[in-house]
Amino acid sequence: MVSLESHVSMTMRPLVFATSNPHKIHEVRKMVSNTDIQLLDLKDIGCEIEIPETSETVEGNAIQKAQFVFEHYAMDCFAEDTGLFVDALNGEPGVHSARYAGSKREAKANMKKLLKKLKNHMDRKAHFLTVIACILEGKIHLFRGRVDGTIISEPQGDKGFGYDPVFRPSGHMETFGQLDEQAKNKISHRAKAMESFIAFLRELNQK
Ligand code: ITT
Repeated sequence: MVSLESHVSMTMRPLVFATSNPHKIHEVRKMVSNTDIQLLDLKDIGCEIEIPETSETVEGNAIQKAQFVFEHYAMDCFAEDTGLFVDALNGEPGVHSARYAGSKREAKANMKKLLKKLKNHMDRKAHFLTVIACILEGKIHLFRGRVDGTIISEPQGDKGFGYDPVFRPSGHMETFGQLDEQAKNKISHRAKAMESFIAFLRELNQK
């Protein structure tokens, strides 16, 4: 007789999430909690190297990170790259969001630099864009998610991570730094990209 536990583990789909950002892992773990995805992180597969991201596009970086894991570990995997694109700064910090204020990747320094650059700008429109690159049996699939909003003049809130305290999503009075985790995870760039990705996996399962 097959026990429930072994049945569950037989039907789960192991997928490596190629990220070294613990905040992303935390958010995505919640998003896949009701699916058949068994999320593995880089530690689970013994990968301790910082995966290179040298592309000038978020798509390129997402593909590069996923390909790294596929080439070295031959496992189904996905990676995502995210950027904050600010209209008045011609799309800055964009693909350079993580290291905008230097190689230390400090969120506070990144926000400070952004707010200084935007000081005399009336146009505060911005969007987050996430691209997920998934490699299943060697084939690449891409999924995108975008959320529009504005950059406020001073950081507000201490939830989330990165640029969350300065980004107010359209239709909301609070920044991502003020909204609780569940609220962000319903409307965020990452949530939208993950929704398309999960829908794609569900369709695959039904074939
Ligand atoms: P991995 O490449 O290992 O996945 P990373 O932190 O380097 O992790 P990115 O290259 O995608 O991730 O960098 C995007 C940066 O943009 C990230 O470091 C944050 O500063 C910011 N960012 C990404 N998602 C965000 C979110 O949901 N809210 C606020 N800022 C975010």
